[in-house]
Amino acid sequence: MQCGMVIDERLRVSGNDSFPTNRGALCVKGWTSAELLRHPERLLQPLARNGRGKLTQVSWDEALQRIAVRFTEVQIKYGRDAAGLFGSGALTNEKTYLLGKFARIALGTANIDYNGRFCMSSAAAASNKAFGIDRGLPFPVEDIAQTEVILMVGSNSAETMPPLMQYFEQQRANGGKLIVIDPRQSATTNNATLHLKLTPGSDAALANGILHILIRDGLIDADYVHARTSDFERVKGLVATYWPAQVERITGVPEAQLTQAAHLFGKAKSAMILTGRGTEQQSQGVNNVLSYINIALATGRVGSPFSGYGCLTGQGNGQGGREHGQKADQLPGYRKIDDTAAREYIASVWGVSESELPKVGKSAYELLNSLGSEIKALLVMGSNIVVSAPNATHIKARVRKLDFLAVADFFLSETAQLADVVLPAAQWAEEEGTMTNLEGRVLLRQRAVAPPEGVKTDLEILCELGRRLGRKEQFAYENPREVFDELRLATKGALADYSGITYEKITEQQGVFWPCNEAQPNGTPRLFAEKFATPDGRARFHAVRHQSPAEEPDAYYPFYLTTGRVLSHYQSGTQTRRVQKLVDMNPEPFAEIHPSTAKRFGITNGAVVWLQTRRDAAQFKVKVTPTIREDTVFVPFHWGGAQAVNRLTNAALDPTSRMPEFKVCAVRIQTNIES
Ligand SMILES: Nc1nc2c(c(=O)[nH]1)N[C@H]1C(S)=C(S)[C@@H](COP(=O)(O)OP(=O)(O)OC[C@H]3O[C@@H](n4cnc5c(=O)[nH]c(N)nc54)[C@H](O)[C@@H]3O)O[C@H]1N2
Ligand SMILES: Nc1nc2c(c(=O)[nH]1)N[C@H]1C(S)=C(S)[C@@H](COP(=O)(O)OP(=O)(O)OC[C@H]3O[C@@H](n4cnc5c(=O)[nH]c(N)nc54)[C@H](O)[C@@H]3O)O[C@H]1N2
Ligand SMILES: [Mo]
Repeated sequence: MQCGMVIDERLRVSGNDSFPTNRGALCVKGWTSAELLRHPERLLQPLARNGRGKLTQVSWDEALQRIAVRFTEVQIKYGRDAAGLFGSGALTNEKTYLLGKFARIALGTANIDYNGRFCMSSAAAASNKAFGIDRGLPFPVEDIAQTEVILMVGSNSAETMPPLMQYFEQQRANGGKLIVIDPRQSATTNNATLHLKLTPGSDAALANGILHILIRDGLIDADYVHARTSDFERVKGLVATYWPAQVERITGVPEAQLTQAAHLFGKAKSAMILTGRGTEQQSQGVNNVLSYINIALATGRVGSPFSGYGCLTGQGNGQGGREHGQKADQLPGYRKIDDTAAREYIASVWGVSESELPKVGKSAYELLNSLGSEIKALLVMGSNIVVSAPNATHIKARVRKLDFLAVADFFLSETAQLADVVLPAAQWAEEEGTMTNLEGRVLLRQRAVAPPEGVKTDLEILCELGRRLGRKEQFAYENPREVFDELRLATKGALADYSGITYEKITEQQGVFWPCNEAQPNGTPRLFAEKFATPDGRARFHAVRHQSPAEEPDAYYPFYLTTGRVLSHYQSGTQTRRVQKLVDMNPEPFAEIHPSTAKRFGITNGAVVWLQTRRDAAQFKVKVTPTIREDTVFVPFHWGGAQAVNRLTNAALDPTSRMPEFKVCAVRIQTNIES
């Protein structure tokens, strides 16, 4: 989430009542966030390995010089693309923009990608295919309150986006209905009219089954389909074969519930579909999302009032982070790096020739998987890869094979502990910058306090490194605003057009929705009312077949393992595992197991079991709960080392988005481990 917060000079935090997205509400992580600004473990000086391999304090000059020299050496020896960069949806727009520019012209490497690839990349790819553009929500969050029926897929927003729940509560108070599709019962499903507790990995079959019933029962908006879409007939032909009884067998969702969901959705005056990571973080993630978008299109929802399809983007700048060029195939504003006109334009903004710009690089997992082989030096900014990447034991071994690793962070994260140089970065309240929230609304975060002495901002770090690598002119910014002004120019005329946005306008309007340019000087809160961003202006249906996840339970690994989040912790836990109040709420990870499954193994609540997959094994305390399916185990991913569930997860990638399959793999439960 991206909440409006107020922080005073004594570092007391409160919600911003007049801020339109969270309207004063904050979750427990927001309330406690200021503790991290003056935390005793905060990094306050650069660290570098000494002769005995120990991380010790060094000056900024030495740390930066070491990075510049080592990257240069590696590139001379192995070629430009041997340098890698790993960015983050936690970074401001200015930082993501500058990190992309740094990769392409200071290092000249193709290999830059970021943790958003592990986040919403499947939803982004599906939206691009169907609508020609990807903006998480193509409408303001307030619309949620006015919608008659919401179909929420694979999102536990009651725990992951608490400040958003006020809109769902209003929707319910207005008589609206909520259908949730999730293999687990959760704080979110507890408020639902209907909960479809599907088998992990069966979303496309479920969606095709619902569309089958909508067509069979005459609940399609034929005029809309005719006027605004293409390729419906192919989808109609395909879903005709998804008989409800067969869909019940694949998904475990009773036919009566499928019909109920289809009828609720199809008959409502307004209806929207929202997806979260549950359906997206799969090797079929793009197809899963497309199969739900088909439902939204067939019923004429997309672009209609209080209706449509949206992706509930997660990280602080999950939206802006995916727009401005820290992705392997992308230049600022959603421009494509293999588009000649885009290359020429951006090269002119950056003052280089088009031929100097690298080509498409490796996607996040592929980049991490080539550490030590093709990629020899890596700079990580805003991610804790050895905890959050799939198949983490393998990735950690890869990180150890690097010639050189540099990490910029606030704390000595599990990844920073492996680094050759660690740079202490400024935190959110200590620097100015813009973030784009899940609605595509660009927000300005003001600097509230000065960073502690010895700490630099990520922008300062990139500028100093850029200059040391010989790009003095291109990295001569005085402040974040100058970077933003260049970003505005770089995105002019692009899909994510920020050219008309200024810091002043953001403050005046409480945020500006992109695209914002001469034609739309006040921004664009709602997309798709008249046309889509495809060449012919029509939305596209996609005939997607259900395909099994890369791993399905078998005799040796008989259960599904799925992973996700809890309310009290954030992501890889670097920050929240350092706040006592949050640690008290959840001191360690746990494995949710159904009572009848627990009984089969003779395990009770609190017992410790080994979970073993084809990649690795790890021990977890058991939480026996009827909220999980009998065939499924759930573990949250916020802990590192031996407690990291990503040691077990499968890195099977979606062919289009390159999203790993965090949400489904096959697992074995053992009360003691065999050798
Ligand atoms: N407390 C907290 N809040 C957060 C974060 C955090 O770490 N902690 N992270 C932020 C970020 S970056 C993100 S991306 C968001 C993520 O927000 P969510 O998408 O809500 O989070 P998850 O818990 O990863 O997954 C959601 C649900 O997917 C379900 N699921 C698992 N397998 C399947 C499946 O096959 N199909 C379907 N339909 N559902 C399935 C899980 O049971 C889970 O309840 O949260 C943001 N907010
Ligand atoms: N098993 C499993 N794994 C998952 C997921 C899942 O559902 N299941 N979800 C995936 C998703 S959706 C996501 S988004 C990723 C997130 O996982 P990560 O990419 O690891 O993200 P964070 O934990 O937020 O890591 C951010 C790190 O950068 C630091 N940091 C934060 N902000 C800044 C900044 O502005 N500058 C600098 N220099 N450092 C900063 C923090 O202190 C922290 O150490 O995890 C993915 N991994
Ligand atoms: Mo995420």
